[in-house]
Amino acid sequence: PAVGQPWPHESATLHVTGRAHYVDDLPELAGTLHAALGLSPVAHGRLLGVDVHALRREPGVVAVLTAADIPGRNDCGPIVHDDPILATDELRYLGQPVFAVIATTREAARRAAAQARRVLQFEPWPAVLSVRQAHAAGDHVVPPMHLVRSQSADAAGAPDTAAASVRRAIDQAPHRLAGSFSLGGQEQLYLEGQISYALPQDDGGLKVHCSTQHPSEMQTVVAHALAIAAHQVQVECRRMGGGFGGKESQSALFACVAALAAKALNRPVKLRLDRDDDFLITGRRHGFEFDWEAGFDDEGHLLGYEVTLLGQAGHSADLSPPVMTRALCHVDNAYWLPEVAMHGYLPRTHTQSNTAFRGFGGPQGALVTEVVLDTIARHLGRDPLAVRRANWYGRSERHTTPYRQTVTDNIIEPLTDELARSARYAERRDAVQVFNASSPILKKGLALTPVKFGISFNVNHFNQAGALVHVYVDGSVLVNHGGTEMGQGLNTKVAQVVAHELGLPLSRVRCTAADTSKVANTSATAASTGSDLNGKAAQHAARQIRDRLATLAAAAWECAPEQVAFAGGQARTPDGRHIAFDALVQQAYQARVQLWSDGFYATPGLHWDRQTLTGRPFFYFAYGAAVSEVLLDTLTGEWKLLQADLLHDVGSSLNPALDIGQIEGAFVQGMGWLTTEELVWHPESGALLTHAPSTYKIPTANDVPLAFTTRLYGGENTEDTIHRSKAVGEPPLLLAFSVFLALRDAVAACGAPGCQPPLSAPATPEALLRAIRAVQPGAATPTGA
Ligand code: MTE
Ligand code: LUZ
Ligand code: MOS
Repeated sequence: PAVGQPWPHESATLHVTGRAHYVDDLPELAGTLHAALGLSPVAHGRLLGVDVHALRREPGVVAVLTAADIPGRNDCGPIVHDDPILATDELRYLGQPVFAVIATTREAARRAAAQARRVLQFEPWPAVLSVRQAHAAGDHVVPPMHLVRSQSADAAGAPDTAAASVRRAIDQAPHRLAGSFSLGGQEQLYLEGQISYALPQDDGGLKVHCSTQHPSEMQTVVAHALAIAAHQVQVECRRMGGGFGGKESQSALFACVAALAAKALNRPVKLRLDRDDDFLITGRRHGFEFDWEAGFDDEGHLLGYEVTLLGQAGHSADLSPPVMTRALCHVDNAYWLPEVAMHGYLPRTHTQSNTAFRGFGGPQGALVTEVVLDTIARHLGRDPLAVRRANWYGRSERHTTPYRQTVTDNIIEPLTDELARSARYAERRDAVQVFNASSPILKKGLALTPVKFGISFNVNHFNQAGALVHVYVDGSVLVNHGGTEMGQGLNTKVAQVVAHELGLPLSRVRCTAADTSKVANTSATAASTGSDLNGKAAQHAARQIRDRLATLAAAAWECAPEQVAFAGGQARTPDGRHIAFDALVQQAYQARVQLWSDGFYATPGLHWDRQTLTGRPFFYFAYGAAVSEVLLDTLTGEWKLLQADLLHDVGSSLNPALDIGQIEGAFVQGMGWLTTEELVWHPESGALLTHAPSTYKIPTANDVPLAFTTRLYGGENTEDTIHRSKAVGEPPLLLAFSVFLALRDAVAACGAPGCQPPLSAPATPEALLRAIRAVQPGAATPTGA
């Protein structure tokens, strides 16, 4: 069967043999020019001018473009239109593109663009680099968001007193704790960097090959920048070498510059970023600062909870508003929060504009609560898993989220119980204790953490998709859909769905490049919804063709069309009449039956009130849990992940091989975020110092633990999704919380019972050493290095 089997990724062989084509592998047309960007050398300042003439004299330079050369709108921001393509009056961060050099070779363009400091006239202004400082100054990219829910106030029918009632719940609780927590951002580090290749067409139109998760948005921003109609811009993306959210909105600037130059010079223009420039120009996952206060009882039930979230937006809004919304909608993670108040702020700093990254704020929002529960457990001297269990959402009560969606598909309790059993959590907890009692230098730590992740775009209208299915006269099938392939296997899953509908082997179905001239007005392939949305749209298209073929066969066989089934490369009836699919297609063609169809899907039942932050933003939830065990060297801060056991819910899997790959990859990527990947900006100049893999350390194959199990949790999606599967792209990133909290557990073993390691993320060896020193009895107070 096409669906439910572990088929290899449609491009697996091409990937591993290096034969897969990315944008830079397309043969270059004769006359192709190359663009490079001149970047702001200061974090903040007034731009006075660009010495364009000096740049034009550089060897190989054909043209220099500045904001003044943009015929349409100088903006590539996705929601709030505050993102200039090229800087105008204000320089907003070190690395901001100010001009583009177009030259005969990429090297010549880059050499000229590197003259930025010499050719830019500017007046430096003081820069704000710290989130707390920007927040104190009241400078935010959008107004704050408040989400307050009080069960007791709701019950009393007095929602206006909710905030006071949350306050009371905290104040009157048997125990109270307050604290702060901070976590760092994360660079997507897609292996293929940002790139666009724009080709002028003979009628004034443009074709743009772009590595992007959102071809339709690229089409829109290019059309606006050039002041031309959308139908004049065709954007194509065969595949990306990874996106991870970094090409959801932020491929736009490069698409615009390549298109602008191609249009101005009537020549093909390619813009491929150097890795260091990619780091300096584009944003990444938002680092967050949290201040929290919790009231709880002896069992650790969270009776009242208030948390303030500061998300580092950077210089502009980009996708920060929906990122913060998703963060607020994941503070609950898997827990019932009867009395809760959350305040989300997006301070503006003179740094890159942060954007989507796998989880889209969800991981940040959920992690603070996991840290709070860990803190409560240590305070009470209870096992953190016991405190987590005390707070689970219920199945038929205690199951309304702070944003008022009812959790109807909750499986967190049986799922974590199964994992705790299979990973022998309780025995290993004892073993860790025994080990630590006799090991003064090396300490072990263990943690089990749960995940509940909401599936759907929290911006309602993005939850739609389209597809085209063509059946050719030889019976082979071509599919095009609104999603993009970034390595996650979306094309494979969509092809499986179509093959299943038509009863064909998977080899008879092929997916082609995402292309705005085929399916219009597509959403970003994001929010993990790619296969949910495009799978359903492709199924809808395939079903229409199947129904027409069934009608034709049924007429010949004098039966009802519903009796004709498609399987094994045949159409057949229960009583044994059958015809090969190819032969039936031939007959249909001769009979002038339409052999291609479009399909459409819009997720049902969603609603969202942006003012009150309430409604049903998610179609369903995906669940998971992980147990991690670490070994920490308390003298060096170095550590090793000894074992990780993951159990993750993908509903009824469309493809278990791809799903397990996504789960393992997300876990390791999340582990990198929380442990080794540290972003450092120079405290005065605002220069990002960690702008290449030499200083920014992502996990490698060697960081994958030797003992690593990943299992799929059985069961169907209770909602009518494509073959009852669940989205898998982002949720398992949160499984990596278990590594961070296992490290916190190991550090706590260095101190007295009940100590609270002041461990922030990423838990680098330096951060671990500071936390160890802070809890070690009689140790000197940690220095603020
Ligand atoms: N997997 C690979 N190999 N490469 C990627 O860039 N992006 C992730 C996830 N898995 C990504 C990936 C992100 S951020 C999302 S939102 C989803 O894939 C998008 O694809 P899907 O909706 O088809 O799952
Ligand atoms: N919402 C969301 C979004 O939940 N995930 C996304 O990736 C996204 N992107 C744009 C706007 N809203
Ligand atoms: Mo994924 S962050 O939604 O592109």
